[in-house]
Amino acid sequence: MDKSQQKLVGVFGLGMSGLAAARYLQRTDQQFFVVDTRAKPPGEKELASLNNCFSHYFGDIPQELLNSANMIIVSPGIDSNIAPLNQARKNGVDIVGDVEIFARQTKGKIVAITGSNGKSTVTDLTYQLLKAAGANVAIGGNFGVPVLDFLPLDQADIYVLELSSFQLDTTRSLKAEVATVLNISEDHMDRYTDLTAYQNSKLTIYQGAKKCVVNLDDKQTDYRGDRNRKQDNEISNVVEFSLTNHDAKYHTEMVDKRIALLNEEQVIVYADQLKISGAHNLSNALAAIALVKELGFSFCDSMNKCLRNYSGLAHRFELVESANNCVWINDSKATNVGATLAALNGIQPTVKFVILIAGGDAKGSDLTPLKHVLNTKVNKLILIGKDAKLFAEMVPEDRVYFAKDMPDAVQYASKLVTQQVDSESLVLLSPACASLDMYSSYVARGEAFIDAVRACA
Ligand code: UMA
Ligand code: ADP
Repeated sequence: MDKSQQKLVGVFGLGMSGLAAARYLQRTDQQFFVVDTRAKPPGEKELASLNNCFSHYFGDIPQELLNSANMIIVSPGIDSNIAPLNQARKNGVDIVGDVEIFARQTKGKIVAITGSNGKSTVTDLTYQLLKAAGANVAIGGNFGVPVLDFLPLDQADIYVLELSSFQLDTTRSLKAEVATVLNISEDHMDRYTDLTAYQNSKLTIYQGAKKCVVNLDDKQTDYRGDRNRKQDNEISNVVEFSLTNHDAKYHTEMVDKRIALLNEEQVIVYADQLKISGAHNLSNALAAIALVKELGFSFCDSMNKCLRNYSGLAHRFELVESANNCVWINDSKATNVGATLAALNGIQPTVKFVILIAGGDAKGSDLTPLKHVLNTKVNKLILIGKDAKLFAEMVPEDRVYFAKDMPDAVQYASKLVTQQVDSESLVLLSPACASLDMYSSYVARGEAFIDAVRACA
């Protein structure tokens, strides 16, 4: 096909984002082709109804067609630096992600949220707060709706977007109204050369942002931390949040012997008024407050009520059962070391016997930051999944049980807690790993845990 005559668009990947891209191309009446390295990609059936798709290739890669495209919309699950895409890039093809197309087209204001942990919680809470204030707001990105489902006719005035590093890697025109990197700890080390490469990917969220909300407790979230890093003149307005530093515009401090969350001198809420718990969730609440305030909203009564009633998302330190002096918690969304550390560090001192169910696909991460807490806070470590052995290497043999599956893990835990009726126990599923070696998603893993717990009750 002659490139000069026809705008040729390719969609690489036919999962949720690829399908949304295909639907968007259909709605905007553009011809496109689809490529997926999988022989049977999930979107195959729906694609059949989109007649602007003139050809598709599943399982093999049509390099010449890729080279002849004007633009390829690449899904986040595919590394945009794989050889076929690099070759296309060399041929002048514009390789972009769905978020890039969205950023170029939308007239709405973007609130952009990334970080290693807490993205979904902060994205959801920010969205709920804006909704409570009466804003015409939508939520999407890595969480929920793929962004191209919002276009071509903007579905909202404000978009609260959770953005993964994969999405940021293929985005350069974001220009968020307000952007934040919540925290940085190792994740996706199977996609990045090292932590700095991963951090650099996250920090691109600030490019062109009007306001940058950085976490003073984690210097890695501040693009100004590295003098060698290229400075972006467009980034001028930085505000900080912190659990420890009172100089931050949004911070916590003791007020009348209670932990308060403040915007400068003004108390927004007290920690004991919130339903979400743990230091990490106070940090998340501060970030959400900062985002809505920096977007220009004053903190009204309905927002305050929404903040106090917010009870968090499923599969994030979610209470499953509390009976016979034992609490069962589903933290299946803990897919990296940082999240499991937050869960273990948040355990109340009254809990005397802790069983942790962990393991899965560690995604190439260094697990040693967990070693100390595993040895000081965990009485029994029940291991599942592909990288179970990496965990076992960090604790004495007699503290470890290798479970064959989730029901086995839960039954074993149940047996142990029945021997502990006199002291408060906790069984925590917080795997520090992705679930894909055993389940279709962290949701399926969390549900398997919940089902097994209920079956034991
Ligand atoms: N894949 C192939 N060949 C292809 C295309 C994809 O093997 O040609 C594989 C990928 O390696 C991956 C899987 O298919 O294992 C899914 O990839 P995808 O790009 O098709 O994923 P989508 O279904 O479009 O979902 C993506 C996000 N997934 C990823 O980034 C892996 C979803 O985030 C997101 O909700 C969705 O877009 C809508 O925007 C999920 C996720 O796990 C929740 N994100 C990671 C995380 O949060 O840690 C980044
Ligand atoms: P993400 O979207 O970044 O994965 P979630 O809000 O879904 O974040 O939470 C994922 C996991 O991280 C859960 O186990 C949750 O308890 C934990 N978590 C949430 N916020 C934080 C935080 N600020 N720091 C560390 N861990 C967190």
